[in-house]
Amino acid sequence: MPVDFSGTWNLVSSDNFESYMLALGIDFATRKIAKMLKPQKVIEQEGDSFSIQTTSTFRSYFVQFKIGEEFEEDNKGLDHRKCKSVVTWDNDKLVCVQTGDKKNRGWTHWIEGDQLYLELRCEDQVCKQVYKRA
Ligand code: VLP
Repeated sequence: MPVDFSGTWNLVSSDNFESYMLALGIDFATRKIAKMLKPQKVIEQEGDSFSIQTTSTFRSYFVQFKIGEEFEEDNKGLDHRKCKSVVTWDNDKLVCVQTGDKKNRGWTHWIEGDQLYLELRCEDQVCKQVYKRA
């Protein structure tokens, strides 16, 4: 059975998010607000098609993609920097490479037990987040 990321997930922990935001060039005031947030992710997975809605009281972000198909990502409401993104499987992990102005930008999602993990990468910074099923 392939892994199914579908569901509603609530943030329970976030490590090094501040440095990740700094690497993305997020300004001080925005970082102070953003680090207090407890975003919720709603993921829909149908075959190789995904949508990920990340919602918070401050900003929200929506992305949809098909595995292996490059798409233009606008990062609206985040750092607003456009990039070319592609998501592939690495065994049961979802790996996104975001090619643009920032080196080494991307993220990885995986599931362990009833927890969703997210590693966010930008330049030399890695943020690790854990989400629990709502
Ligand atoms: C910007 C950096 C906080 C901080 C300011 C706004 C959206 C994988 C992937 C799917 C992400 C999330 C990236 C978060 C970057 C914050 C607003 C927080 C809520 O998720 O699930 O897009 O890349």
